[in-house]
Amino acid sequence: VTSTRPAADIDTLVTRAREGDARSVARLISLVENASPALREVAAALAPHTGRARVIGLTGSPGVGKSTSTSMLVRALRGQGNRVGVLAVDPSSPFSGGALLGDRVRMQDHATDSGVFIRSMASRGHLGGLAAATPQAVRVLDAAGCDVVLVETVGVGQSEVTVAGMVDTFLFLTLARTGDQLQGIKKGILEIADVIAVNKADGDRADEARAAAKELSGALRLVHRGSKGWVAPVLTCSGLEDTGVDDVWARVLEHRESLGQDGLEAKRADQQLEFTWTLVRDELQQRLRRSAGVKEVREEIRAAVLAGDLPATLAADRILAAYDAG
Ligand SMILES: Nc1nc2c(ncn2[C@@H]2O[C@H](COP(=O)(O)OP(=O)(O)OP(=O)(O)O)[C@@H](O)[C@H]2O)c(=O)[nH]1
Ligand SMILES: [Mg+2]
Repeated sequence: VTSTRPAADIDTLVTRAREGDARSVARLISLVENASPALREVAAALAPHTGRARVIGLTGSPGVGKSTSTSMLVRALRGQGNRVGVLAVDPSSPFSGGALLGDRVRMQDHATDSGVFIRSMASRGHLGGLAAATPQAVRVLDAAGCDVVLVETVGVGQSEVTVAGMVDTFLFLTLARTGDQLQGIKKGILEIADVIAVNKADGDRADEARAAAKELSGALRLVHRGSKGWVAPVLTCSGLEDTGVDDVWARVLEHRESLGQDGLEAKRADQQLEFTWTLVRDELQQRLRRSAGVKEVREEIRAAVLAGDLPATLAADRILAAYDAG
């Protein structure tokens, strides 16, 4: 059993983090990431210092150029004197795999810059854990004085929706696709994206990217037909050559402006409510996993379902009964 750390420790960590001490920031993120017993204390200590950062989500398929673009963005933001936090979230692998290693290498440009804080987060096996931990990690970076927090994640499964639900502005990076290929873009993504950028618009792919952006833009107008709200602009950029990235950023800022202060506050309040339920679901899932009663019947039920002897509905009832019984 781990003992709860004294509150003074947490306050000291928060104070140091706010002074820009990277080790304290890292320590706080570890505390929230591992859902330590101190989690509630950390959240309470952070609360008075949060709400100032612009929180931006960046997703796209593997290899689309998220990390390269992020690195360019970080450089530009640093040039303007911003403090920047980057959370590289990997929803697919419970281990720090090649992608994250690649990120670290690519981010080495910024490794010695004390105005940039970069952290990789792996899912440790369940997306629910990331959905619970990432907003807390964002809050740590926000409290630590980051002007901008970028949440970079690979677009697999439900991860886009999860990330969109925790940021002010959601940026979707894609590659040139036209005609039938457009169908390959999950429809839901076009509905939640605030800004879309067709990346790798360089070399012989530049024209193709521009054509794709135009077509995508048309498709979006159909999706948003009749609505008076913000329609995601579709731009082209090259993270590699650092062209168009500034424009993408300008549109990101424009999107946030378009929300207005009231709109932003309402959006964040909704997200807090959604996040509340995420925490409840995550906690219930963990209790289920730890439940001694469930552990006792788990194997037997598994075998019975696999053998076709027990229908799923009855199996679920039995697991829940075992859980309730403790
Ligand atoms: N031509 C071109 N290549 C690019 C561009 N951006 C990234 N690349 C290349 O595409 C590959 C993947 O880039 P990353 O930035 O790692 O992509 P990512 O989306 O972060 O990849 P994952 O983290 O693995 O999902 C690398 O080989 C980059 O050099 C670009 O704008 N143009
Ligand atoms: Mg990457």
